[in-house]
Amino acid sequence: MKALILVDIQNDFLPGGTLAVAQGDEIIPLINKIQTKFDLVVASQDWHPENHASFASNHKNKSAFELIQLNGQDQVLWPNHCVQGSNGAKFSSNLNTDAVAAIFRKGMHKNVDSYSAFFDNNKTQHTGLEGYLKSMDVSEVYVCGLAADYCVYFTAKDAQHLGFKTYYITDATRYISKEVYNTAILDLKQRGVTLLTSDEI
Ligand code: VGL
Ligand code: ZN
Repeated sequence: MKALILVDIQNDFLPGGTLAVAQGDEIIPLINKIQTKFDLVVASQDWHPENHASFASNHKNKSAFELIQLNGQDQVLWPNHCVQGSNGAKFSSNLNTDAVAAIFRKGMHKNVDSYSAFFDNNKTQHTGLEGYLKSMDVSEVYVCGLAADYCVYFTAKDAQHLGFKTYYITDATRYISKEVYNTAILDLKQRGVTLLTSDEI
């Protein structure tokens, strides 16, 4: 079974959102089109409480995009985004979600961020995605969505590590930082993740 994971295609990551990814909207028509090529489509949704530790606004004298230490790990501070129940946390209304079989929410624990759709950045809390995919006999996982250098990257890395044959669809994602993206792509290649474009699926 071949699954497509739609990572965080939410209003706050799209133009006009609080953590807008440049040209993030361009991937949506493409993602609507490729969904038919998969046996299973699932989605992740960044879903933070207002007091989340990844928000710069919850730290004194800190600005968005500054780096801090959180639980002994580097943590980028972000603008408030994808607050539970807000419009910014909703999937884009242009995204076709009719085929989405299950939605995995992440980033709900105030003290730890969660880039991967599989587990939080401390690798302690699972979202349930791994068990779900394995119960559905999924062996191949394709990742797309936002952002290329954070949540899509971490999701691909974890999928590969968990034993799924993993594909990263380069034209169905957009990055926040070109430098972070370049490092991420190099790392994925070294780990054996296959990079491909949507016409190669
Ligand atoms: C993401 C930063 C913070 C993402 C989520 O979806 O890539 N990036 N939260
Ligand atoms: Zn987030």
